[in-house]
Amino acid sequence: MIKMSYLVLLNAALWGKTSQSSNYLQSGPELALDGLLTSWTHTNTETNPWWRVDLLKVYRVNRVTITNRPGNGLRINGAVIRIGNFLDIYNNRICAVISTLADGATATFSCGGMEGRYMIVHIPGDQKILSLSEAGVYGYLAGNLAVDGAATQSSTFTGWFAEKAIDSNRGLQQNTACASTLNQTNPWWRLDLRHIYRVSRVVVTNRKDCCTEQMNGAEIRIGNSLESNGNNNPICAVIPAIPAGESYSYSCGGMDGRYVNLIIPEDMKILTLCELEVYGEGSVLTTVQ
Ligand SMILES: [Ca+2]
Repeated sequence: MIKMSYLVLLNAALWGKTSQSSNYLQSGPELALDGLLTSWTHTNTETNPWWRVDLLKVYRVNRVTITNRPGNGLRINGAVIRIGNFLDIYNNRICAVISTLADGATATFSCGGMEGRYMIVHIPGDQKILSLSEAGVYGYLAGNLAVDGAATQSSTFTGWFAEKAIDSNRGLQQNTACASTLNQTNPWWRLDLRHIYRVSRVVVTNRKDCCTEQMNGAEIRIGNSLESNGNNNPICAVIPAIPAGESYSYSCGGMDGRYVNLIIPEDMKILTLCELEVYGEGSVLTTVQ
C-alpha cells in the first residue's frame, strides 16, 4: 500500500464566530462557514449591510475567498472586504472590493499579510442585501504559538516545571521562570501545540544565572509522532551552545508538526531552558491515505 501525505491549509474562519447586521428569516451568519454552497447568509434589505467573522486571534491574512450565492449573484456587486482589529468595521483596512462575481463562483482576494482578528464583508449603500455562500480566511498566526500549547518533560527538578518554558517569561530577572529536568539519560522537554503547524522558526532562551551548558547539544525536533515521546521526529537544528541569558532563533524552514521537542541524547545530563517560542503558519491539517 502506498502511503501519501498531503497538506491542506485550514480556513481560519472555520473556528471563528460569525455575526451580521441582520438575519433575513433563518439565514444566519454561520451559513457562510458550513462548507455548503447550497446554503447562504442573508441580511434584510437595509443600508450598509455587513457580515463579520471573529477569528479569535490575530492573523496575518494572505488571502480571503468568497463564494457567491447560486442565484441573484449581482447583489454582491460592490462588496468591500476589510481586515483588522476593530469592532467598528469602517476602522479596518480594505483588502479588496468585489466588483462582480458570477452566481455560485468563488473568488480569491490577496490581502498581502494584512493583520487582523476580524474579516468583514460589507456593501455600502441603501436598499442592499448581503448574501454569502461561503467565506474563507487564510494566513499566518501573528504571535508565538507556544503560549497556547502544553509542555511536559522527562523529569522535573523541584519547582522547575516544564510549563515555565512557555510562560512568556524569558527568566532573565529570576530563574524561577525556567524549566529543568533532573540529571538523567536523554533528558527531554516537549511542547504540544495542540494543532499541526508549519513551523518557520523556534526561539530558545538560555538561563542567565549559571549552568548555561545545560542546553548544549540539545536537538530541536518537530513532527507529529509521539514515538519515543516525540524524540524521533525530524531534527530542525542542534543547539551547540547558547550564551547566558541569550535567545537564539533557529530556522526550521516550514517543518510541519504538532510537537516540538528538545532532547540531549547523552547520559548524565540536565536539560534546562527558560523559554521556547514557536513561530509559523496558521493551522495545517495533515491527512494520511
Ligand atoms: Ca519562561
